[in-house]
Amino acid sequence: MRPLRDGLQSDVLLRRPRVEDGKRIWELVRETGTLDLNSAYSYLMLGKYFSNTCVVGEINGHIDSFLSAFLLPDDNETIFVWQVAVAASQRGQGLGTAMLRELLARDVCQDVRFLETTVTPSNGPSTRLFHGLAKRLGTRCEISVLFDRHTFLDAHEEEQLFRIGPFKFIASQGGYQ
Ligand code: 9YT
Repeated sequence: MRPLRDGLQSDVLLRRPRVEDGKRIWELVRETGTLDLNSAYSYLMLGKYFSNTCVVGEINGHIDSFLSAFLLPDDNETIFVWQVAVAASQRGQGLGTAMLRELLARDVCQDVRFLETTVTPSNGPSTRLFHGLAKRLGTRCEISVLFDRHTFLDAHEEEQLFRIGPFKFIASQGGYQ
């Protein structure tokens, strides 16, 4: 397999999720063991109504990575990345970065200047992914607490808000400037 940008294998297809992908996405999120597993219905909804801002990575017809995101309802300059899941067997080849890049390069993100996400302190891969993105974009990553642990009914780590920006992502110029 030929390595692409960021070490990604050339046979990974990055595309918008469809409703029929919901089952596999639910399973993939469950397999991570670190993400909050949402209802099966929520993953169907993402495929049905939010596919323009979500990404799946498929290898030989099998979905091994998933990213969900949405534009903030009153602010099309800010994209909120909800979940990033990469199957254990596919980690370390830059799939997270590739999915972020695929998302930011879409027309729907043409006005985006800030990316927000939340990460729990124990989620090392996501922490590294978003610090790496800020570095590639040559911009700041501000961290604060969005949901402290008392916000949750059950035991749950705090969710730290990463706010990355400002930036302008121009795919035709390699994406990062
Ligand atoms: C970037 C990312 O995957 N954040 C996870 C947020 C939250 N803990 C969830 O939905 O799993």
